[in-house]
Amino acid sequence: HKLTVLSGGMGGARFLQGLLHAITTGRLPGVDPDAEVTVVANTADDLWIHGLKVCPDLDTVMYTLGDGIDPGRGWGRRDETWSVKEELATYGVEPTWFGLGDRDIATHLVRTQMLDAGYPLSQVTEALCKRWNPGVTLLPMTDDRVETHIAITDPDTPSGRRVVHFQEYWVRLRAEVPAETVVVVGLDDATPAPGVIDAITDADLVLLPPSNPVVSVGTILGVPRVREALAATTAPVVGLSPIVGGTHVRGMAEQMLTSIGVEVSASGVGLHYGARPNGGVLDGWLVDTADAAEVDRVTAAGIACRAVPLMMTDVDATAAMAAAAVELARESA
Ligand code: GDP
Ligand code: FO1
Ligand code: CA
Repeated sequence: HKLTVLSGGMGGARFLQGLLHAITTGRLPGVDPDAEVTVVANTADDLWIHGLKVCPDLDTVMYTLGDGIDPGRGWGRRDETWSVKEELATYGVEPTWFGLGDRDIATHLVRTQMLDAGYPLSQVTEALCKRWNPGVTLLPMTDDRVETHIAITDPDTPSGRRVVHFQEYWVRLRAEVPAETVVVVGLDDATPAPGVIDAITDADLVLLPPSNPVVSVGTILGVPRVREALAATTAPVVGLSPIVGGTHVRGMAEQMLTSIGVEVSASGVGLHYGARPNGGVLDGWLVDTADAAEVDRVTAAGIACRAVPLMMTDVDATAAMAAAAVELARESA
């Protein structure tokens, strides 16, 4: 069996922990314990900082599945120290608001050196994974440079607005200012990384985890040829809502959905992804039991839908979510 997951950072990584647990414990109906998982990760969060290329979503998946993640933060390394960050701040070098840990910097040094030597991001990621052994094939959505930037209101500028990198919007501004426009620089000219299209075409099942539907899954869907591959694949495509009870569980999906005019609800996101027969990407959509009243609205749009517990409280709960997604895929096939 081949499963392909289109993933962001924390939400996608936590889901993948449960998915892999479900596979190895044989809890996925009809899926062999030696099933292979390919992860296509969002790279639009990436940023160049202090001359280093940082890939938050690739690293969060790699560290989480490789057991190097800091469990409290959900990003960066466990047992981290911050000496370099403190020294840079003492020198007054900006940006000081982005938390670069000493161990994490080693990853960025290796990646930056390999990129400078001409290796594409996909080969860099493969090399880094030789150490971390995440148990999945981890692919960047593209090897090309793509960056999400956010236009925010700023009365101090002549135009009344300013554009900031997504990481500044989230990490420094805590998404506390309205996002007028989400601009994903370079997305239209990006080429799917090697293996990405095949991972969708050759899959037995494609999963959209509870990742940010705009700046994580949305950006992956925006890579040219990805939507066409999803429309054409013989694999059922099933997603899990990142919106529970009318808002995100954490992060800034609410602000992102609002900025693109999509209703902040479990069914709103499902309809935004759309039914595959109508040019969308979904065959099935799981919502939390809190949003059971919205199931009919999704079904009416041609997407199989079920309400199940959708909080990733621990790896068993997440494994049950993965099993429900496989069940729904079998029913919707
Ligand atoms: P990021 O790149 O670190 O923001 O992570 P992702 O984009 O992969 O996932 C972020 C999304 O995960 C947010 O929109 C959250 O609402 C969602 N999320 C986090 N925890 C849970 C959970 O336990 N259940 C569900 N359904 N969604 C969750
Ligand atoms: N998130 C924060 O809230 N604060 C940080 O200082 C921070 C630093 C950071 C460094 C490396 C990395 O891979 C991720 C980091 N993140 C940080 C998380 C990052 O903002 C993710 O992109 C979020 O999950 C939003 O997508
Ligand atoms: Ca992210």
